[in-house]
Amino acid sequence: MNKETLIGSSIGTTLDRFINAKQSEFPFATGELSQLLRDIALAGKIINLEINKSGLLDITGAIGTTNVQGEAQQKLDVIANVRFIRALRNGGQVCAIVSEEDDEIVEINKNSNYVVAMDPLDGSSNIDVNVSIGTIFSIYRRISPIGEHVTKEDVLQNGDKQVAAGYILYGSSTMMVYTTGHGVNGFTHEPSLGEFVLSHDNIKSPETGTIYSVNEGSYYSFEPGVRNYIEYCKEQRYSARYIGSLVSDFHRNMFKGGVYIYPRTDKSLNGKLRLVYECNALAFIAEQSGGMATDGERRIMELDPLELHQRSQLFIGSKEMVKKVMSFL
Ligand code: AHM
Ligand code: MG
Repeated sequence: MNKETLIGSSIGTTLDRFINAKQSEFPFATGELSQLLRDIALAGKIINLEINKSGLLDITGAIGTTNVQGEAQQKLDVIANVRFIRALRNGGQVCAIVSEEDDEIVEINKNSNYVVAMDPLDGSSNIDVNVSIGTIFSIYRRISPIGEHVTKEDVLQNGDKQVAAGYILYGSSTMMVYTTGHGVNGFTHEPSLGEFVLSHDNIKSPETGTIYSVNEGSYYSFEPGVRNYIEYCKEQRYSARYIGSLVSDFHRNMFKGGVYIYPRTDKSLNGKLRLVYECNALAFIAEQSGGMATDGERRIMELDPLELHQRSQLFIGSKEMVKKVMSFL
């Protein structure tokens, strides 16, 4: 990049400043959503600190409890959940939270306008072994009148109703990537400043690619269509890349061109991933970056959730690759 381009670009802008600049582009914006995004970034920074020192403190390993899905909770899962809820409660913009770690809706500020669905720390199997993990979040405007109790309708909106969504990736560097429906931007955490700084503006995913990400160990549990697609990928000499952290696998594929697949298996007939706080947010980012996300039949964001912890198949990534998988199903 030459000097003029660099000076003229917004790369290097802090997240706070970027959010403020974007807010002034919406004439009737009240600033509540901007504040909420800042609160999420703050929670992300706190969790980042916890993760960074996790090998040194007694905060790794299972806590001895299970979540509503019967999965063992890791200490860091629970810590991240508490940190997020606390940051959003103190921030004051959120009336309710749906979290992977809580069985029921967590109601916090009755007089606030927004609902947050989140997986505070996704990629549980990677937490203790120093492999990338992520936070996923979706933001919705509440439907019920302000001041009243939050209803299931508020938290079971379909993905098309998201006003913003994103993720924080705790990888070789920490990044926050989000969209408000006007493109996707990525901010890298600069540890000495303690700030997220714009590093990837207007992210566009390649239309196609040569990476497929699926837990191939489950090959014999998949349906014939998915198995045939995997064979096709091998015939094409594609690269198999699977971290087992959805955020990381998705993030890599968005930049390099690829498809992430979590299909139903003979044991879990609706797949593993959760529609409300895992699939919808990434589907919003995928579409905003030019990619695609489906459950094999329909756009993820069109699906009407009936349950907080509902599962869905997920086929997500570069548009042409998702279309190709679907042609096999
Ligand atoms: P989690 O919410 O318990 O962490 O599970 C979600 C994770 C995804 O990040 C990842 O892609 C997938 O589960 C891996 O599952 P598997 O081990 O079955 O391949
Ligand atoms: Mg998860």
